[in-house]
Amino acid sequence: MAFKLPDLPYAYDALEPNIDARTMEIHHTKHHAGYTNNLNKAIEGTEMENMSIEDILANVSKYPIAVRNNGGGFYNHGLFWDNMSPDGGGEPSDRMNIKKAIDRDFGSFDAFKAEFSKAAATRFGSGWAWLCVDKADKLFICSTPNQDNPLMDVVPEEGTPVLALDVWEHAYYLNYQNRRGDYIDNFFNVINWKVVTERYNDANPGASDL
Ligand code: MN3
Repeated sequence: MAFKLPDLPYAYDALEPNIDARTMEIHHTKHHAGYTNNLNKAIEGTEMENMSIEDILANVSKYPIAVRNNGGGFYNHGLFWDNMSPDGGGEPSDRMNIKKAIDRDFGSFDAFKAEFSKAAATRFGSGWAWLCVDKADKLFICSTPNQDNPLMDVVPEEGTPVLALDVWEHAYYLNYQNRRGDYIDNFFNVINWKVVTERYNDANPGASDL
């Protein structure tokens, strides 16, 4: 079964001025589509045709590098689109479990924001910044190079990602050029905390007890 490029949950211009329409369109129709097509080529005729993307990534050390690069690219961008919204931004509400977990594990929203922004800003070259849940149901921040992600059995810190930020230059260069820090700041204006808290609840069966 082939993987399918997901539609964006909003229009290409919906995140302006934080992320411009041309960047969004190229990113989705060229980059994400390319990863999807190349993933399908890489899994054709193999056992992976019958596996979920999560299971493929959790065992990615067994497979060719094209699966790691393109499977990561396919999965990561789907997460990234869904954790942004034109109605997003600000802080998660006090009623959301993700807010309670951020306060518990980072001390405050501002402390979380500073650590996440630093992970995104200091990723050398191309990659991603992540907010994840570990096996003990604790939140942690990490970054990965290229299209790696925390589900893969090749990264130093495995976990379930609940928030993704793409810091490849293709994600911001048309509008921000070398100003990655401004792009990171403005990402916080479009984070869809409703989706992030749903992912946190799904990853953490004890979340309702917070
Ligand atoms: Mn990208």
